[in-house]
Amino acid sequence: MKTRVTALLGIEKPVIQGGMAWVAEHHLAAAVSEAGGLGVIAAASAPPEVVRSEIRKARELTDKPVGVNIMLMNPNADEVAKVVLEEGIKVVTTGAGNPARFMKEFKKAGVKVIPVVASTAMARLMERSGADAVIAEGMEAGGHIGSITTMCLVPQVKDAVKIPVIAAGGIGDGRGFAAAFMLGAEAVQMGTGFLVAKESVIHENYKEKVIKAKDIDSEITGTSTGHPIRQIRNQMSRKYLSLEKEGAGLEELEQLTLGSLRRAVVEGDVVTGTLMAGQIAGLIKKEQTCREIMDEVLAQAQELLSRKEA
Ligand code: TUI
Repeated sequence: MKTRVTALLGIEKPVIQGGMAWVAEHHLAAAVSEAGGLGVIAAASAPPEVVRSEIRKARELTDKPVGVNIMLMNPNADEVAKVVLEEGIKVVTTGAGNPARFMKEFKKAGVKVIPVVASTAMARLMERSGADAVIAEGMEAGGHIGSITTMCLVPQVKDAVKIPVIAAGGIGDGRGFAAAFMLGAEAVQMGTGFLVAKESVIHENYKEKVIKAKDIDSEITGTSTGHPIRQIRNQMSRKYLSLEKEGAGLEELEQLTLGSLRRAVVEGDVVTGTLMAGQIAGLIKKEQTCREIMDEVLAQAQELLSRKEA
């Protein structure tokens, strides 16, 4: 399936893997790239030298393009950007902020920059700043989110910009893929679907929580701090929400979640860990390889999209 996004990135399939903090390391990114999509290493809050080593390890596993996600709330983001340039990475996705300050240097080095946006205003601003495409991510997504749904965001972003739009948030199978294309997307980004991939190295307890999750099992914490996070409901999310209700301050809330994503991903602590996942977790029922996930999504989408053409 060829689109402006597959041409831009030199990939076979219009599927990008979400840059999930602690989750999107070299095994997962390399597996998605090997299967014909764009695998993405999440820099998140990792030290820049760890990001460098993840990039090198991914390159040992695949010759295909691999991207890096820069989380812009990370105080180390500038150093991560330097490592990305030094390592010759050619695609960067960004999240949780405005990447305008990096644009000039990335463009000069031939790096394609694809920011995640959660509004049309941000999409327009990114286009003006020189972004090559945007990822329009709805609030169905896991982790740090905006406030509008994929169904409403994607067509409005599509009308707001000329650069290609990649849809994210709530896409877990060929139906979601086909729907995103109907809304004007030229590729999709999937996160939650890849969380439970065979090549995903997260703790089995976390995978089990995603696989067992039902449609309404996620909730949003952090609205009071301005950093809303979607996660699977557990003791941690309940505690956080009750503190927010009592009017707890930022410091107390930050203290509670310090290291909680790592506890969930690495230690499998599904009680006091933060289980970031999207609303589509209810649809994800089994562990498959990245290739199986992508082949199934694309086969189903192509069938649906060709039915429409007929
Ligand atoms: O970035 C994400 N999702 C994430 S990052 C993350 S790591 C983290 N851990 C603990 C606390 C906070 C973060 C977990 N999940 N998705 C991309 C995304 N970007 N969603 C929404 C946005 C966004 C929001 C506002 C992008 C730009 C934006 O613009 C505001 C501005 O700066 O003007």
